[in-house]
Amino acid sequence: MEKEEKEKGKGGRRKKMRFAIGGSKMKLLFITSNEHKVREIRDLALKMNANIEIEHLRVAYPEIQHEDIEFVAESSAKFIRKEGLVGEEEPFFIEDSGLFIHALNGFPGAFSSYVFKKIGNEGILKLLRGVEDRRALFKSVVAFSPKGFVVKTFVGVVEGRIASEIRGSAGFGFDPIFEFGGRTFAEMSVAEKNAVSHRGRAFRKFLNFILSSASMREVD
Ligand code: ITT
Repeated sequence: MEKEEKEKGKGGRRKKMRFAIGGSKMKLLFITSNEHKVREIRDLALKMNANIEIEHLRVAYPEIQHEDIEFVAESSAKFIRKEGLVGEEEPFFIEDSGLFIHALNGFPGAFSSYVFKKIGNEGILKLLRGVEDRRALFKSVVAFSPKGFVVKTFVGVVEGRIASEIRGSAGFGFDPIFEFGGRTFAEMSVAEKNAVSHRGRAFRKFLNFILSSASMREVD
C-alpha cells in the first residue's frame, strides 16, 4: 500500500493516486496521548478487517480551549502540520471527544479532559446529586489530514445516561458512570463498547472513507 503517489494521466494531466491498495497493510498515524483510545481504535480496525495498521505517535501540542470540539480537532490538526510535527506529505489523524451532560447545559463538553483530571467521576456524581434528568451524550470527532492543511472530520455520537454510582473497571475516563442499555461502558469489553460508542461510530465513518478512497484509487 502506498500512502500517496502521483502519476501522469493519458492526456499528460497529473492525477493523484491515493491509498493504492496492495498486499501489504496501510499505515495510519494516530497522534494522541491516550493509550486507551489507541487500544479501542486498533480493535475497531481489526474488527473491520480493514488491513490497516494504526501507528501510534505521541507528540505534545497545545489544545485550544473552545466549546466546539469539531473546531478544536480541526485546529489541532492544522497546528500539527504548521509546526512540522509530522512530515508534510504524511497522512495522520487525531481524535477529540467529550461528555455532554444535559442537566448541566452540556458541561463538561470540550473541557472533559480538564474536568476529569480536576473532579473525576465522583465530582460529576456530586454535581448530579438529586438531579432526576440523567441524560448525557458522548461525542467524538476524528480529524484526518491526508496532507498539507487539508483536514476532514468524522463525527460520532452516543446517547446514554449518567449512572447513580460508579460501576465497572474496564475502559477509562467517564466510562464507569456512562450507562448505555443498562450497563456502564466500564462494564463492557472493548469490542462491546466500540459497537455502540461515539468513537466507534466516528472511526467506522472514517475507515469507510479511507477504504472507499482506496477502492476508487484515482482522485482528481
Ligand atoms: P488526546 O491526547 O487524544 O487529546 P485526551 O485523553 O486528552 O487525549 P481528549 O482531549 O479528547 O482526550 O479528552 C477527552 C476526555 O473526555 C478524556 O480525557 C476522558 O476523560 C473523556 N472521554 C472521552 N472519550 C471517553 C470515553 O470513550 N470513555 C470515557 N471517557 C471519555
